Amino acid sequence: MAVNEKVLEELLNRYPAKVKRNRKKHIIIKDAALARQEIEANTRTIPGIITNRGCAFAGCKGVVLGPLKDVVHIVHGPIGCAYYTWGTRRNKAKSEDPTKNFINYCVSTDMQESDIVFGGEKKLARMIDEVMEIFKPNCITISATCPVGLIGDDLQAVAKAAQEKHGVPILAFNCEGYKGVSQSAGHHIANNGLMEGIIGQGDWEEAPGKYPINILGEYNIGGDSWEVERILKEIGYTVIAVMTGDGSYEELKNAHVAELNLVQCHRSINYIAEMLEIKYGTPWLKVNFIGIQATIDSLRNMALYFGDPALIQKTEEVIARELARVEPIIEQYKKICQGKTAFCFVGGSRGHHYQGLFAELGIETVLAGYEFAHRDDYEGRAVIPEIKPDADTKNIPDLHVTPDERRFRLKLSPERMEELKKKIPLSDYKGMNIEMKDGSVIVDDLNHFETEEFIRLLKPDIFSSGIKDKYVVQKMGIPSKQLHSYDYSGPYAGFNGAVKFAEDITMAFVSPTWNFITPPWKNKPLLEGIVAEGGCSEC
Ligand code: CFM
Repeated sequence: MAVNEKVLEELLNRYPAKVKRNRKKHIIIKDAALARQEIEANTRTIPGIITNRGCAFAGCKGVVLGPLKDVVHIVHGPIGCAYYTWGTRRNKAKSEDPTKNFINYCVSTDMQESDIVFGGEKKLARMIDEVMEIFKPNCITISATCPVGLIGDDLQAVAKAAQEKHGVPILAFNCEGYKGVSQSAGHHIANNGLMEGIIGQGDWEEAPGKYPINILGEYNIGGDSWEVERILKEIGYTVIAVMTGDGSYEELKNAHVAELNLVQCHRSINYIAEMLEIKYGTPWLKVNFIGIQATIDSLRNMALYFGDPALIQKTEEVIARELARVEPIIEQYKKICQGKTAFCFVGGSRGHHYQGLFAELGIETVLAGYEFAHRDDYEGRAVIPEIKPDADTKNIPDLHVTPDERRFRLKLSPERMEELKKKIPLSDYKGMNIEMKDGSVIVDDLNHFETEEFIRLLKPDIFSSGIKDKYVVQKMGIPSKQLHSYDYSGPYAGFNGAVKFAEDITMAFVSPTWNFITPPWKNKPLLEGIVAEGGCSEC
């Protein structure tokens, strides 16, 4: 059954009127005939609704800072926030120097009741001394969890004093969980801190090789960035820094020498991309290395940016060779996947990125959305001037950077920039909605009630989301592929990743497991009813 406006209305009627009014603005049925379809995003989840979202601390420490491997990341707060975010995100890292890879450690001040009552600053200062003594890292970050903000510990002052004492950068992040409506706020806080405290601190004035680039918004989940780097290095690019997958303080501090910044995940890192353009004159290019065609398009766009015929030729050679290798394999899997449908609901960019890869396997995405993206990730950056800041977004200050007097250099003439902008997504992102088919459903901050309802209505063949909703849906007889953790598989990026993804998805379809499960709607009559408004004094 397709979802039309009437069906959607019936679904929403199950909510109390106020909730219905709210949720209605977060769901659209794609209709290209309409001049515009606005979606509400990046607003508070209604209390009581089971959302998949995380908190600002998760976005700052967990997502953006955490993958920096030669940095010790201190979590200042009670132990729970540190322990339960320890080792769950699959941002892989390897290091030439094993004494400078701290990715596996969980470092926390473990605040106790007395610290909450009398303050935790002294304990934090002692912890920094201890970290320096044991690990001798090149850099330390401190991330605040909720209670720290509530009791008012001055992290910045502790970090400043410790930096003077130890002579290494010590960066403090006021990313208390409540700082925003989701982890998105934490991305912004982390972007600001990295820009202020690390990027540009290195002394390189020139790149050490040809076609120097940074890869932004790539976190090496399941080894994705290793596959992307394999391809890029083979073509001849010099990768200066990856932000932040398998990344390091040592690389990041010299990121200013790149000639182009690639943006994979727009949501989590567009702030740094923009600031690098203002400060150093380096444009950014929206890329997508998920899916074969998207990877090819990204590689061609990069080559066009540099405009060197030798680079363009080498790009085509690598594409041809990789295609010849992977296409026959994909074709085999496609025979099984063809004609199926998918849900694709992930955090802030994968809901978009994986649709092309599904399509290459003959799978149509019938519902997609993001947990915490902003309107520009749905509707494109052209809507940014229209987005009105509210109390929550004002909570995170924009960092105002200015051109670096010594290092700012336009990488392209304004004319060439304009010419290229017509051909490639240079310093622009058109969002997800434009690529979705008419009739498909787009949902922002999908909750568990809506998940079950849309599953019942659309009966997708595969459900791709995360750990929080995976098992409910599998118990309905529908295979699930987590697109956050990849269910401990991967990489899924680039050419090799597409093959791995095709293999895993096919395996999910052919598994006999699903024959042993009877979905609840198969033989149980479902009771239908509506929640009447008003109610008596007891409800
Ligand atoms: Fe960007 Fe990410 Fe994503 Fe994200 Fe995340 Fe993630 Fe994600 Mo989970 S940075 S927005 S905050 S691509 S951890 S690696 S998978 S929700 S869609």
